[in-house]
Amino acid sequence: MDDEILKLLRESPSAFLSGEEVSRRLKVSRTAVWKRMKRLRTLGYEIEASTRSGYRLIRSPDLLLPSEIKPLLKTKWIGKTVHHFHVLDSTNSKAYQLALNGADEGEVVISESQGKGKGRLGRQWFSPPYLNLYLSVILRPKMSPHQASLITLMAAVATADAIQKFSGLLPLIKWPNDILLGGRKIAGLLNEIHSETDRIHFVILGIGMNLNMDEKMFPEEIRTVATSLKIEMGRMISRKAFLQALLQELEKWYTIFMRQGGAVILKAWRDRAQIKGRGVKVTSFGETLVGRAIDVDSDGALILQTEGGERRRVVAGDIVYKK
Ligand code: BT5
Repeated sequence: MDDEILKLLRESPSAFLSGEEVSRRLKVSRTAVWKRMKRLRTLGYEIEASTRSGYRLIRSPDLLLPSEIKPLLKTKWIGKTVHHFHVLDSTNSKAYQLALNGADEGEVVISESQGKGKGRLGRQWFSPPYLNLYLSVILRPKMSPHQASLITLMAAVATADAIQKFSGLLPLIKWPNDILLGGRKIAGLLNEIHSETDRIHFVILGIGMNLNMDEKMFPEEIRTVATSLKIEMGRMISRKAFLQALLQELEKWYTIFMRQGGAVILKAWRDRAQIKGRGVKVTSFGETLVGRAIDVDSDGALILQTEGGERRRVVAGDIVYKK
């Protein structure tokens, strides 16, 4: 209902809207309207109230409500439906549930905070409220499951492009799914796939992007390795404006991928990752490998020349760059 009230208030930006009119149009009691206005104020909406004339919206906070986002979106199909929450355990889990129940390609789940934001391999994504972006996009690509990791690469390219276009700064991708600015992690990606042997039912593309966190807000253990766009740009970031840029890049790169295939994605990824020839330490399923990165192959696996001269293919893991 928040969204419907805001829509009504925005229809007549300078005039007052009477409580009676709102209650009639939304088919709720005037007390319910009053309670909702009170709640919107606690969320940061500045709403003028006059006993005689009604309500008037003075200022909106930077919330990610569908009514705030939709007028800004330049996409054709990503974000046509946005599910917005103030708190969720994980946007990926919610989107997975929605997709199982038949949600369409392009539907987006956004939460202002996450109680159990998921990283890879059971790790957690730190997700404090009203500062950053936590979102999941439902995709239904017509491809076989072994190509799914290319979707992660595609999303990493799109996220890096959105950051560069928005800020003018140059992000780097770190295999497999980190986006770095100034050598620190600014965004992480987590894809979850639901498929049968030859066919993907859907992919949940999860993106966590640090926008307005100050250094001291990060938990100590990641303070020196994480960053936010505010830290890098030295000013507050409009979350709505960044979201718009991000969804636009995602739609663009996904369309390129579907029309032109994986080679274009791999090329863009390689340009952004600059991993060839770098000394790396890789941990994968409890094993540690040290060597030189040769490339990423056509399904996203890291190809490595170990110190012992062995050539290895690593499908999942974490890397640390060595000097
Ligand atoms: C990732 O995992 O980087 C994937 C993160 C994906 C999060 C999004 S938020 C929306 C969607 N819904 C979800 O539930 N998840 C997705 P991984 O590579 O495993 O990195 C996790 C590690 O990054 C942690 O163990 C920390 O060391 C570090 N980390 C946690 N929170 C961070 C943050 N906010 N910024 C930077 N680093 C963080």
